[in-house]
Formats: sequence, structure tokens, C-alpha cells
Amino acid sequence: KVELFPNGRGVGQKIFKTAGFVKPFQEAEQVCAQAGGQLPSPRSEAENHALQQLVEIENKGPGYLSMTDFWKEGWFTYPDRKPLVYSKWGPGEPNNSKGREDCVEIKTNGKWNDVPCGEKLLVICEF
Ligand code: GN1
Ligand code: CA
Ligand code: CA
Repeated sequence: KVELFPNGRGVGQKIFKTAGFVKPFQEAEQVCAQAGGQLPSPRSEAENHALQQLVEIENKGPGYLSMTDFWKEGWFTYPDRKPLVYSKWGPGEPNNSKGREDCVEIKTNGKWNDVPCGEKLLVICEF
């Protein structure tokens, strides 16, 4: 067993690790890809909770998830364009506020909100 505390979490076969800095979505994607991973796609309460813990620990505001509704407004998918198998939207979300929210953040309370992809948010990668 590998000790990942305090900046990483292992859940099943997955490892989540914070980069410790904020970036817009596209750059965040690149950071994770370059590291051999991807942005996080939480598929269960356990995975979401691990990500929530990392967001809380870093204390730099919400973090990016991998999912977008780039391809069809209001229809969020993973990067492979498959539909969500799990979600944890906050009340009233996703709302596509101001008509331009196609990315997803995970907040300190673990809930999801759609946001503009230009927002600079905490980078967490999934491996
Ligand atoms: C924020 O700033 P405002 O209230 O227009 C948020 C939206 C949320 C909304 C919930 C950039 O929008 O995504 O849906 O609060 N915008 C940003 O009330 O985080
Ligand atoms: Ca949208
Ligand atoms: Ca929103």
C-alpha cells in the first residue's frame, strides 16, 4: 500500500492527486495528460468524497472535473462522450448561467456546479 496523504487519495483502483494550483479547463486537462492521467471522473459517492477531501485540504476553492456539455447543451458527458453514471449536482444545477457554463466544478461541500471553462480552478488529476 502506498501512503498518499495529504495530497492524494486512493479509492479502489483509482488515485486522485492535487496539483496544488489553479488553471482554466483546457490547461488543467493538459497538466493531467502530461502527468499520464486525466481530470477526475467521479463515478461513485466514495470517489466524490475523496475529491471533496482534496478540495477542502488545498483550500484554493473548487476543483475541475473532467465532464463537459460541449457536444450538446445540458447533456454532460465524460471526455469519451459517454453519459454520466453518477452525479452530485447542487440545487438548481446545472443551470448554464449566462448561457456559457460547459465545465463542472466540485465544491468544498462535494456538490457539483457547471461553470465557464475559463474559470481558474484547482487542478486535481486521476490516475
Ligand atoms: C454563480 O455569479 P452568479 O450568481 O451569476 C456561478 C454559477 C452558479 C450560480 C448559483 C462563475 O453564478 O455557476 O450556477 O452562482 N457562477 C460561477 O447561484 O461560479
Ligand atoms: Ca452548458
Ligand atoms: Ca452553474
